[in-house]
Amino acid sequence: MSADSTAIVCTFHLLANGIRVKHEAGRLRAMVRTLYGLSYSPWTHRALFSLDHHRLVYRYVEHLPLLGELRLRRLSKSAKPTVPLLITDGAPTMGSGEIARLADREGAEEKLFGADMPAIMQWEVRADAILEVARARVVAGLKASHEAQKEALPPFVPGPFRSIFAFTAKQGTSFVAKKHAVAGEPDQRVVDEVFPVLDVLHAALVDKGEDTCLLGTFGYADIVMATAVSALSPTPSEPGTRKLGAASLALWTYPEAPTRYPLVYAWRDRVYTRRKVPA
Ligand SMILES: N[C@@H](CCC(=O)N[C@@H](CS)C(=O)NCC(=O)O)C(=O)O
Repeated sequence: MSADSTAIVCTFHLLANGIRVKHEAGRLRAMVRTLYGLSYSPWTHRALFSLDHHRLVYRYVEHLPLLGELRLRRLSKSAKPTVPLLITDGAPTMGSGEIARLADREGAEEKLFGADMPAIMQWEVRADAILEVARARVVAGLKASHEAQKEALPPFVPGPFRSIFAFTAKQGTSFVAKKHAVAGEPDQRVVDEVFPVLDVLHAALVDKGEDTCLLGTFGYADIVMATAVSALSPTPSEPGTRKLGAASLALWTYPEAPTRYPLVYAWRDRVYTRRKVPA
C-alpha cells in the first residue's frame, strides 16, 4: 500500500472512531470525542443536531439507564449525571446546551448562539417544558407496554430472550422516573403545559413564510424547538440514531399535536430537511 493510501485508510479509521487530528503548537495531536446519549431522547437529538451542524467528529455510545449509571457518574464526575454527555479527551461536557456551546467554540460553521441570548434562552425554557411532559408520557406508556419494553432492550439481547428480559427495561424506566422526578397525568399535562407553548411557537411562525429561523439566523433556538415538537410527533428525518419500533413510536406520538398545529409541524419539517446536517 502506498503512503498516500495508508494515510487515507488511517484518516477514515480515525474519523469513524470519533478521533480528530488537531494541529497544536506545531504538532499533530489526536483528539477523541465520545457522545453518550439515548437514541430516542430529544435532549440527545439537540446535541447531535449541534455537533453535526458544526460537522464535528465524534463517536456515539448508547447509554443504558440504570445499568449505565455508574459509568456515567464516573465519566461525568457528577453524582446525578444525564445524557447527552460529551467526553473530549477525558473531559466531560454535560447537558445539551453546554454541548451546543462547545460545538460553537470548536466548529467553524455559522454560530448557533447569536446576539439575542435572552430570546434564545427563553426558547430553551419553552422546549424543556415540552420535553418534561413528553418524558412523563413515555415513562407512563413504557411501564404499561410490554412490546415497548422489549423494543427498549439493547440490540445485543437475542430475540427469544427479549420477552423474558423486558422487565429490565421497565426497571430502567422506573429508575429514570424517580431520578428525574416525573409526575402528573401526562395527557392532561400536554393540554395544560404543552399547548400553551405551541401557541407561542405558532404565533412566532405566522409571518415567517418559508423561513426556518425563529430569531433571524438559524441557531440553537430552532434546534431546541424543532427537536421538542418532534417529541410529540417524530419526523422520519430525525438524527440517525433514532430507530423506534412501532410500540415505542406510539409512545412518542400525540396525534392531536400536528393536527392542531400544522404550521408548527410544517416548520419543523423544513428545519430537519434543510438544516439537519447528516452525521
Ligand atoms: N438538561 C439536560 C437534561 C438531560 C436529561 O434529562 N437526560 C435524561 C433523558 S431522559 C437522561 O439522562 N436520562 C437517562 C438517565 O438519567 O440515566 C440536557 O439538556 O441535556
